[in-house]
Amino acid sequence: MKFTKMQGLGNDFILVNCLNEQLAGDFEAFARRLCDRHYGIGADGLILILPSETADIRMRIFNSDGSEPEMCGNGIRCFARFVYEGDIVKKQTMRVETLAGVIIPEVILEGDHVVSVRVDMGEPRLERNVIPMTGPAGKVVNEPLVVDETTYKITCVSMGNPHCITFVSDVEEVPIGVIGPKMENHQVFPRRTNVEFIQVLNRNEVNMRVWERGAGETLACGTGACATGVACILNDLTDRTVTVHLAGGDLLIEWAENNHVNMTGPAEYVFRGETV
Ligand code: ZDP
Repeated sequence: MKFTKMQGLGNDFILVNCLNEQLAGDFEAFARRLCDRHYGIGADGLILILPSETADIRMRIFNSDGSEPEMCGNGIRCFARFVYEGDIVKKQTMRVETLAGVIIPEVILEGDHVVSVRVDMGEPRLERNVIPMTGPAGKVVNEPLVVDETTYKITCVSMGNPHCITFVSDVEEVPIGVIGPKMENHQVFPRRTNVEFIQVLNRNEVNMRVWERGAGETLACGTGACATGVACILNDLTDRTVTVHLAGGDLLIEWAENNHVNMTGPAEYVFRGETV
């Protein structure tokens, strides 16, 4: 099987063009095996390129633990560059079918070369049962969540996939490897959650660290950065355009007046290969 390894801000993916490759069966086990950093290729996720009946093309993503999230922000930028430069979808603005609905990336070009990708990530979903979270109806903004006898003030946003955001004074001090998995698997999140810790620097800049559902701490998370932009505005901590600084680099997030969240960032090739 031929594959391409790509990364967006150090969030790394194995892309397989299923228009050419016949993949049989158990994608979950396949993702776990290929994403393993010692016995496999190594990646945070596996991305499949598939035909679509409702959009230009379809993306499926699997986390390194085999679970299938609804969407992936860093992944869809890599996906868009791959299908554009590979002449699979030669449209600067394309419609991509995902489990979070149709997402619309726009490749930013210099000549015929993609230098970055801007994605219309759609509307954030704020209703508690849609995140999904257990409990009464309404939004979850600055609400207490008790983990191991410590109370965190959380704001929850779905960008198709669930995110639980906590504002802190210094992201470097957060023991994310301890708290992350506890929040991820907390009983209020029936489909688990991604976990973000945010330090607000000013009205247009924040630092973020992320513990990803099904992948652990990663260098970046696109949907998480989008959810963070929305959470900052819901708590009146920033303006509507925010640069999110992540361990892997920066993403520009804008919660536009039409209620859509736009994300702009890089997508890079690492290598192409063939499994044996
Ligand atoms: O929702 C989840 O289970 C995430 N781990 C999916 C991957 C999200 C990602 N980090 C992103 O950039 O949005 C790839």
